[in-house]
Amino acid sequence: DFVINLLKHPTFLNDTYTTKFIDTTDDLFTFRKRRDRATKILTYLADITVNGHPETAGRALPPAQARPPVPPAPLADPVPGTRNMLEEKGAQAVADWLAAQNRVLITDTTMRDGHQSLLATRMRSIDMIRVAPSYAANLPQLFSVECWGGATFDVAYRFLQECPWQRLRDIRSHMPNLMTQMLLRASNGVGYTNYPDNVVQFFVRQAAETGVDVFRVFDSLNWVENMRVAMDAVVESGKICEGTVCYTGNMLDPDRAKYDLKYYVGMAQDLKSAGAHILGLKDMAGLLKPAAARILIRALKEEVGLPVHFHTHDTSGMGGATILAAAEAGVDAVDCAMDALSGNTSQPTMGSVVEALAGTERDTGLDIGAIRAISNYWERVRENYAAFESGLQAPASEVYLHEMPGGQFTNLKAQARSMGLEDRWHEVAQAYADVNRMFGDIVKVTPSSKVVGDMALMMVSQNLTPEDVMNPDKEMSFPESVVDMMHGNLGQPPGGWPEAIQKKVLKGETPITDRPGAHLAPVDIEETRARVSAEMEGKAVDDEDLNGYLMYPKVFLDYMGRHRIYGPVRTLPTRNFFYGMEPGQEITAEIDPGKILEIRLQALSETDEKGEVKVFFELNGQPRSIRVPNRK
Ligand code: BTN
Ligand code: 3PY
Ligand code: ZN
Repeated sequence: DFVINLLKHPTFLNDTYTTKFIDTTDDLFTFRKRRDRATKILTYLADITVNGHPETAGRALPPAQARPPVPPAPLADPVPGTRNMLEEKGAQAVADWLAAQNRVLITDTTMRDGHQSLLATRMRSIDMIRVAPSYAANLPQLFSVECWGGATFDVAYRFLQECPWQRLRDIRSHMPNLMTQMLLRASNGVGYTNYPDNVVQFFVRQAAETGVDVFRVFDSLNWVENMRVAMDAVVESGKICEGTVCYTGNMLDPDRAKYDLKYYVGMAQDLKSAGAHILGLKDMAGLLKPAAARILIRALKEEVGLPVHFHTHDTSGMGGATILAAAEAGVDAVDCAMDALSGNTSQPTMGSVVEALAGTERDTGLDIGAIRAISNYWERVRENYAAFESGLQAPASEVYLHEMPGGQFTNLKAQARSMGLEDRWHEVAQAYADVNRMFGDIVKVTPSSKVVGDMALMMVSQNLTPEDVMNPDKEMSFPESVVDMMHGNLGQPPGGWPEAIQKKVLKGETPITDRPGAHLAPVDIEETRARVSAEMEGKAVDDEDLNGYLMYPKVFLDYMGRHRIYGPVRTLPTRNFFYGMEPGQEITAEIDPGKILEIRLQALSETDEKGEVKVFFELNGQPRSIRVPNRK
């Protein structure tokens, strides 16, 4: 290719070149550079076509007749939305406006919690970015679009071979009038462990810069002390700080008085003092019942004085009813998922909530036709993720027993399956409830929910009863995550840890009772940058990459290693990313704005004596072949 570029170059053809020509003429190399990335993508496609994708092996296939998803056309030019208000007037002005207006405003969670809770977080960026302009044009009345954070960050690197920062940047630019929203686990960032304060601060600053407008900040034990570093960083960035109370238990049950109305109002007041612009009420398991919602939301509105943003899951089938009760009680904003990715462990159904409130005092102002059209797009998108469906057939009141978060439910079920405990799922559910009681009745949400899940799986797989676990004379080794939590490394639950179980778990070690972050030395950011750069053969490490590394060192480096081999595979259509190509099929991949690869798979050879298959492509009309090992 270099030779072709050289021979065709005008300077070369004019005979005006000097001996410096090759060194000083960069565009001689552009074709070669482009071809390198194309070769990487072809290598990936060849490999997946021959060997399949490890993540979809043995799982359900998309329907054979599935048609590609087509995003709805814009109905008009985008009109200004909440993002414009944030840019022009600032975070406090948006919060004041939210409290003063009468509609129930809606956050669309499809691009974060929706697929996290239904499809094991496996939705790829391309499926989101392509529909973002339809949101901007057709649903400009949305409060926000939750599209980042929670489990999506590490899953992007780990399983989808894509950069979460690029996803954020692209969604942001394709949806310029709507606020983006993320879920931030306070001092646990978007990870499962407490990070040093300066890592949390660095992460928040970068997220704000790359494109997050609303930060929903929660702590997995509802410990406000452990939320301040993250909340302060959000406020300082000029973005919206949604300080969040996690709802657990049953507020109206006098036998579970730990989490009563007074508890929630008190925590909400603390969050207001800590600088929250908006109060988040996060019902991660879908436990808040309509009658309790009426009381709780009215009290929060009257006694705290912040606008309230309610999040729930429809695991019980009762989520829509709770949203309507919340609307009656004066909630300001609620979370829904687009119909096609709603219900069960996901959020309640947006179209149905919009219909239920239409023509009432709390009309959402959203165009139901636009919602249906976008939902039809998601319906097609979902077909390509058949391998990640959980098989959950119906809502279930069992959630009031186990209290698992919607985002954890299907994950834990898959974990149980991989341990051979699939047919003992209801025992796992009971064990999860038992562990919660033994741990003192705690908030269960990432990462505390993972700890409870680890312990529940251990009990079922080793046939341990709660009596066995509590018996001080029965020796046992606890999961590492349990030891870590009892040590105080995720912070303190209200009232502290129950002494007996803590003593047994810690085997004589002394726990901490102050902030875990106070025990972690700040990370030397520039020293880390230099070290990561050295690990990547001197490649420049920008702040986004560095933040990826600081959250998940190994996951990030593994991603970068694969990126070097496979290139920008995020640009492939989802069907081909997971299943490769059929002979005769033609696809396109836009690897840079306007730079489109046309890829046609011609044929596959037999496996040769070296165990390799030769895969014949046409790339932008030119024949190309790639050899890959047949690992099947
Ligand atoms: C993953 O590791 O699951 C996501 C990245 C894709 C890895 C590629 S897929 C083709 C090849 N075969 C494997 O088993 N891994 C790589
Ligand atoms: C997450 O932290 O990922 C959650 O979804 C918690 O609900
Ligand atoms: Zn949720």
